[in-house]
Amino acid sequence: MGARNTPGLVPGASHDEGVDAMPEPTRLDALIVGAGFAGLYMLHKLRGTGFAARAVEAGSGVGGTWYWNRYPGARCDVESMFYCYQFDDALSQDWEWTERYPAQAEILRYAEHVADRFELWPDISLNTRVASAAWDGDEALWRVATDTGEEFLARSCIMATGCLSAANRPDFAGLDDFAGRVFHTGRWPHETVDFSGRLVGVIGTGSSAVQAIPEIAREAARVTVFQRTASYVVPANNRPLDAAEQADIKARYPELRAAARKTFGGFAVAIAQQSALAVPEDECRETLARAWDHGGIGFLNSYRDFGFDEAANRRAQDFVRQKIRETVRDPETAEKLTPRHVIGCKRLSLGDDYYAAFNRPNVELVPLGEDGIGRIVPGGLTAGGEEYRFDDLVLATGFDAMTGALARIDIRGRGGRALAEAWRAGPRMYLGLMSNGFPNLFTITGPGSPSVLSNMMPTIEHHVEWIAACLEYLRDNRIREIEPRLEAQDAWVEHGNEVASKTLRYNCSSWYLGANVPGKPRVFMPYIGGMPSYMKKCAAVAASGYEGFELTPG
Ligand code: NA7
Repeated sequence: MGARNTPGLVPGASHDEGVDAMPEPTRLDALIVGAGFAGLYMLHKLRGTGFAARAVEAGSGVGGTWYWNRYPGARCDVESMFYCYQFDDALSQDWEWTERYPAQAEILRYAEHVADRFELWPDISLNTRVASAAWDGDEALWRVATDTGEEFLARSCIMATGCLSAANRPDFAGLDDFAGRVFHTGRWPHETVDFSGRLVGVIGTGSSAVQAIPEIAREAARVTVFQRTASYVVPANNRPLDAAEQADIKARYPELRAAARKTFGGFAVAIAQQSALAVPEDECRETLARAWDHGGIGFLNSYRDFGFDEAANRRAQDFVRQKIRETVRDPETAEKLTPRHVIGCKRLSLGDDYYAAFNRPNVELVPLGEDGIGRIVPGGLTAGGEEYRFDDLVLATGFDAMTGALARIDIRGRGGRALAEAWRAGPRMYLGLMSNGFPNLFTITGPGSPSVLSNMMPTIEHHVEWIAACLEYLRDNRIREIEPRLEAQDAWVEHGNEVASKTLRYNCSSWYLGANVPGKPRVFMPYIGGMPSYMKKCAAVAASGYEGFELTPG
């Protein structure tokens, strides 16, 4: 791994040598917030086009999501061969993945390799959290302050802060009184956590818990799982990747990636054109059985209408319910693990041994009643009038998705207006890239873009390339400010809501809608119109000289 720089040692920045003097802010063309996959590529891209850019990263290393989510069993639900950058052929060909789905440690190694390979480290300030960013209209630049005292003056500010990066830590009564160790899956320690012989309580049964519970259960004396909503889990069918398979995919990358770009989510998974209701039930079950055995999120692409038609969706629900009954030996536990909601409404979880983990004598399931968790007590927690005892508590309670990381920075745009205020009723962005009132502030995979509903890697690359081209256009045409027009933004938000309201994802309590965080406005945040039409729209806007944006020369 390459050398990590010390915050403040910015090449070319002017520093006062005096003991008491404050260093001068560093002047940049672009400040990038975050050094996950979005921030790393943004930095590489901007440096390549001659901009002075720097990334600021809160963690002590790069990798973003994959830096923080180190919980046992953490693994991506997109296949390795397609969960990687496409912008550099040599990188695509050189990097070797070891399994069908990449584990957290391997993805992190990949991120570090990218930072080494493209010599990004000197332009990343690690261990540095951006505290505030304020637009200075007179100078037309962003004044950015960090928690280390390092300051920046940047013509553009690019938020590469991630969609699932701000941990959701519910305000459980008594949490501070808990006597044992408390872990959040999204903020897992770097050191190995030893659960052997321990009684462990896990709150949450989303994707993180689905991966962590079987692993923790292998080690712990007992695991008590507190479930608010049962989850649909389909097999990943993870396995080692053999060299021949990998070589074959690499040889066909151009055609496979081009085909993926034509699909709704940019995944290398075909979406069937047939309705689930157009075939007899037996045939539907056989198709789903094949998809189940194959493994992966493509399960819900077996028919075209699982996301739109409740009757079609029920066929997939029933299939998974039957699988739960076949897998879980105790019928009462199977019943409690059985979800009742629309499948795919919340994000589908992947896991090879989640339901089977409940056959272990040391795993206990506690469905929470309407009152949820009562309170945390020193030796465990109370719920539904019962007390449950454990030594360690794992919060697998997810994220303040899509807006959480932005909300934790004091962002002030034109006239000092806070982003928090502008987004009080929910995020408002044009194309998920920029927000009215916040000139020259870009967001990679922001609310209003396909982001979490698509394969994040190509989606990130698409935004990075759009933003880089936009900054070049501004430079070449001597434009000092770009900002979306309110009408264009309103129309895009309205369009996003309209498209979402036609899907079955619109009506359940998912993090897509902010429903997992108390008090968060209920707005469907990602754009669900599909990658092809979204990319077409972004390209048309750029080609027209940034239609829908106000450009101020200077
Ligand atoms: P998720 O999918 O948001 O899951 C969080 C889980 O925690 C879920 O089961 C929640 O129940 C539960 N939860 C959240 N708050 C509470 C409270 N207050 N009380 C009890 N239970 C609670 O997060 P993950 O980290 O698992 O996965 C996030 C994404 O990462 C995932 O979709 C993949 O894209 C990767 P609920 O369902 O809200 O009733």
